[in-house]
Amino acid sequence: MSGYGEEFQKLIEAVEASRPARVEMAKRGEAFPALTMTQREEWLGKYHPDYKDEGRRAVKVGPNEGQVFPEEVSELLESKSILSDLKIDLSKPDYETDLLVIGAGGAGTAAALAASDQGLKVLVSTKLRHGDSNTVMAEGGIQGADQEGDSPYFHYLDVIGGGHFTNDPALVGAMTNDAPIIIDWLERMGMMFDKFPDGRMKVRHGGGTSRKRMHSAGDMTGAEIMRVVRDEARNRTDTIDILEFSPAVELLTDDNGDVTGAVLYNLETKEYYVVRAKSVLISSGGFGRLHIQGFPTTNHYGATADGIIMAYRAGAALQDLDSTQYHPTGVVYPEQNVGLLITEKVRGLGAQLVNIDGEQFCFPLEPRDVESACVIRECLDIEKGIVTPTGRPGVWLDSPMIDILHGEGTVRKELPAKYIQFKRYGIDISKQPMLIYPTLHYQNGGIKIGADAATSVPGLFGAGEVAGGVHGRNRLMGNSLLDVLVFGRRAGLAAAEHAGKTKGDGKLTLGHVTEFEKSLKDAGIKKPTVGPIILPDYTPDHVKSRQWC
Ligand code: MEZ
Repeated sequence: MSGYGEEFQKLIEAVEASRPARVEMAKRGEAFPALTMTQREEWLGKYHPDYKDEGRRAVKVGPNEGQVFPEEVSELLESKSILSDLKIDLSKPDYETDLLVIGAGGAGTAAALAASDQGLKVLVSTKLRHGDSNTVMAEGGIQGADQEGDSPYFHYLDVIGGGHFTNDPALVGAMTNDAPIIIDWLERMGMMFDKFPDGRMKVRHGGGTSRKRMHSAGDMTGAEIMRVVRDEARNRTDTIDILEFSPAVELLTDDNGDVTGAVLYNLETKEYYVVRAKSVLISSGGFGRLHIQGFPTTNHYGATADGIIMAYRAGAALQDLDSTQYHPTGVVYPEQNVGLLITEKVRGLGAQLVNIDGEQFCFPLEPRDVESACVIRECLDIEKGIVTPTGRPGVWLDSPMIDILHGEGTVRKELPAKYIQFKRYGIDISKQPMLIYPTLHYQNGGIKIGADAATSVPGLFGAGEVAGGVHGRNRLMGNSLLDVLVFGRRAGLAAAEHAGKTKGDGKLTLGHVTEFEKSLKDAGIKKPTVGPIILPDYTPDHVKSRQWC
């Protein structure tokens, strides 16, 4: 029994009818033509959610005052502290450490390892469990120019081109040059990369790559990376302590405004803890759970922009935070999976996007923003999308092409997680296409950092999705897993250097919060929301307003 009802089965016939000709074309090495640069610009402007005026406004306070961000982000940047109405005794810290890492996904864990290598005492605080993050959920791969015929030079050009030349060149240079070292580091820690029987790495194209350099571990690359870095960190009990279910809610500064610690909130006991640290790293991820422009998201539950809010109050400048990545292929059916990621690896393996008439309408591996614009255009403008029973638009991702092109069993071998995810609802993706539409996947911008992951505030470092500049206004697939490890490690090293030069015995204060909240009043913001929000609230209004006895 198929999970697609009769109506969808009928529509799938059009996909099946056009498939043999499309497969033949693919076997001849012929592809649907990519858009010209002029078309790209035009379609992005017309269809990509980032280019809409609605749902965006200028922020009224702080280092980026006057810059336009998504409404949800601006509101949180103008929020008041959770601690505003509380009395917290800062004179007797509960923890003292060399480096406090806020957020324990890929970046935070890599930083903890690098700092521990330098002999630092590291305290890692994380909102949920160690590893609950976008890193662990990443599917398709990690880029690294370590194969013959490739080099960091080509990787650099791809990243800059994918980012529409808006990236910070120093950050791109750092990331692409470190990439082969990172792949080697992961292998030495025991990561099980996909390989050919003779031991060579299997590498593939992602959208916007000029060389095959996507390394993978099935469609669970992030989980495999997190497995090895987390194991390594948890084995270092002499130098790395981990506090789970303990998100940071505010940074602490000394009289000079340097960051010197943070206040943590224990979600279980509801107690606050004061941490004094010589260096502080924010690696708490992005803003996917703010559902910018009303989109569903691929992101983990804790992706609520906390790190950005705290860093902004402490004076850290932001960059490109108005730029959001919508992954072209999010699930729209079945309803239980809405918003979940369907890895770009599916298209890397040859699956094509087709409309209700079974026609291919775009080159499958355009950079993500362009590919998303193509899907939105096809559904909303050309009106050749399919509509789900709950009214969601979508197009087909013709995954059965993969087994036809590469041999029976390839889908199950290369995409085991996706296969199971759909099989649970009666859909066999090696035989039936998937229904997709763009989903909010990544925060392109963030806290401004240098190549050593230092922010504009002394003592404060930023790494991973929380930081901006590396990818400019559009990230290419597989560069996020790379970014978290490159800048996580760089942050760990730079934080160690900073900690070595700092006594770290200054008075702990919330002076920057007092000042920031004064600026809210001065800007006429009378009833600021409270931030960070820590967890998203999905309680429907009719439930919230219900009286419980
Ligand atoms: O880098 C990513 O976002 C990624 C690997 C996603 C995917 O499509 O699998």
